[in-house]
Amino acid sequence: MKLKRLVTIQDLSCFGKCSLTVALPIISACGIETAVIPTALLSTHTGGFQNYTFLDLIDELPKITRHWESLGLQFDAIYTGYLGSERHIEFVCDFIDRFRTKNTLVFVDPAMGDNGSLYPGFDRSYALKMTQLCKKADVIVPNLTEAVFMLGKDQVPENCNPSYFEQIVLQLSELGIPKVLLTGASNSCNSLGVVYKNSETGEVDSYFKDRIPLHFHGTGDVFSSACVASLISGCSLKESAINAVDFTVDCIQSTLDDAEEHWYSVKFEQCLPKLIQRLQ
Ligand code: PXL
Repeated sequence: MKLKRLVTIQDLSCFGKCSLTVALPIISACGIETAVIPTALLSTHTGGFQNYTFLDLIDELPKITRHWESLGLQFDAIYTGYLGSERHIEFVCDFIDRFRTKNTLVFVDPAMGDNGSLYPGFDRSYALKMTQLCKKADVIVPNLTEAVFMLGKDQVPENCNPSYFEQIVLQLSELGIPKVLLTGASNSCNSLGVVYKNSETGEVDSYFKDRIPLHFHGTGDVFSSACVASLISGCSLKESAINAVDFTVDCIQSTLDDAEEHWYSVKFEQCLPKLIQRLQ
């Protein structure tokens, strides 16, 4: 059987389990051939580590594109995550223009912030550029902070009522993005999950689980990887949202017994068999 083939474009953080070191193992384990374009090389991720190193690989990226074009490579999906600068976003837009076919799923995680603020090094201009990239996508999976900045709003409200999440999803859909899946939404103080709109079917729905009152880095990447793997495996948006939420919660729960030692990420490795089983 021919494998589906995906390319993921994001940074390579050598320690800390996020972006490529999450996407590659999870998507491969789901039976999808996974090619990578590392946009930058960091010693660790930037969430809580001090003095990390950062090597921007931007000058190398067009050379990879040119070589791949000469090979005639094609992809069933293009999945982008954390990108280091506006130049990286421009590279990704160009890559999509060159490699998208009518069957390619373009999946964009506008990874640039959380908990009400943008990650170090990103500003409003970056967020608006990310909105331009998202307009090229078939599916986007922003968290609430990213969604609010993408829409050029000033700040994330402190107490969001359930209708606020739906409003945000509808506003993002109005940008012309076919499938919008907002993460970090809730319908009560004790819940956390997703609200989504599939403009192809008109479906607007949500899926929540009990909130776990601890924060781990890289869970957005775990969610996105499980979600894009599900979509590529033929699941609907609803099934993919459920798979991704359940897998992420499972990963967090598996880390709770060792949360202090493992503060920098979740132990997704031991949860892979359950995800794989769902996709068979
Ligand atoms: O998980 C998002 C992410 C990806 N890459 C780098 C990061 C972060 C979040 O902090 O620092 C380098």
